[in-house]
Amino acid sequence: MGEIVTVPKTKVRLKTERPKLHKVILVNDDYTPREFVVLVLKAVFRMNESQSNQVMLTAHQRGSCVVAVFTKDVAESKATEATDLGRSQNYPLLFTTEPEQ
Ligand code: TYC
Repeated sequence: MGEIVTVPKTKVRLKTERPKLHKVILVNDDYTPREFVVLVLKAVFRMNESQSNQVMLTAHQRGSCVVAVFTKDVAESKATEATDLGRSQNYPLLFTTEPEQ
């Protein structure tokens, strides 16, 4: 019989948005020993000796340095883990995160 079929005119667009990346930033201070900063960068961010030395020196000279970028959750947990390693030795070592532009 007279069955009415309506076809939607709008196309469904499958939107797979990329998750926003977040930077982990190493902040300089006057108390944490350089060797300890290098050790933490190697342990938490899997950097080699030369990479971790470069990042530590950049933070030391310029006040801060981007360590790496991750998804929000990973960036935050790594920043916390690295900051906590410093705190466990009573150092004021600080890692922060911020979204990439
Ligand atoms: N400025 C520290 C010192 O001279 C070393 C240091 C480097 C500490 C980088 C923190 O993010 C940092 N002992």
